[in-house]
Amino acid sequence: MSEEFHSAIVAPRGIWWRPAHKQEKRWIIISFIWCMILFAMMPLWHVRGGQNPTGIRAKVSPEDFVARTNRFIEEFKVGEESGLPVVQPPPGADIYLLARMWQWTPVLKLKKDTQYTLHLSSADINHGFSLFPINVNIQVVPGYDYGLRVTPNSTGDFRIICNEFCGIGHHIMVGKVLVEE
Ligand SMILES: [Cu+2]
Repeated sequence: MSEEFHSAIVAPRGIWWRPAHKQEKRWIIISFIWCMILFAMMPLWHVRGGQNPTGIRAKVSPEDFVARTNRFIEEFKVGEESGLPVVQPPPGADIYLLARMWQWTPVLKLKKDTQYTLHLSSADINHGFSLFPINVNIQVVPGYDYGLRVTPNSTGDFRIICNEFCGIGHHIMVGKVLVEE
């Protein structure tokens, strides 16, 4: 077999021992600097951009979380909307939002400029909490309680969209948050 023949079975002769071309070195340096900038952006954006929300993390069994959500609904329920309970918690309250195939329970009625601790968890599989039309995204994982301190800063009628594919009803998994003055 000739030296020139290349295939997946016969590897071509390497050139790793030859020095890299000037242009190649230049691009390696540029890429490295860019990597370092992006790397520095992660902690910087955590502080400056208000992203990567910090909060309380705790383990919770799905059954316990469902029980907590039901207790919360019972305590502060003010109505019903297309079969889902509408809940209006007092300022500063711990509020519970349960994700399950394929709904968000309950509908939350909140007050503007009031702080709450929002607890998020799932009763079955991974879901994604995405508040529309605002850019808020967080993973909702069964077995974990994500407690986020939230203060709604605008009034309106918001939708919670699931952004983690969770099966056949994924696209109908839409929840609701109402923020009033
Ligand atoms: Cu989902």
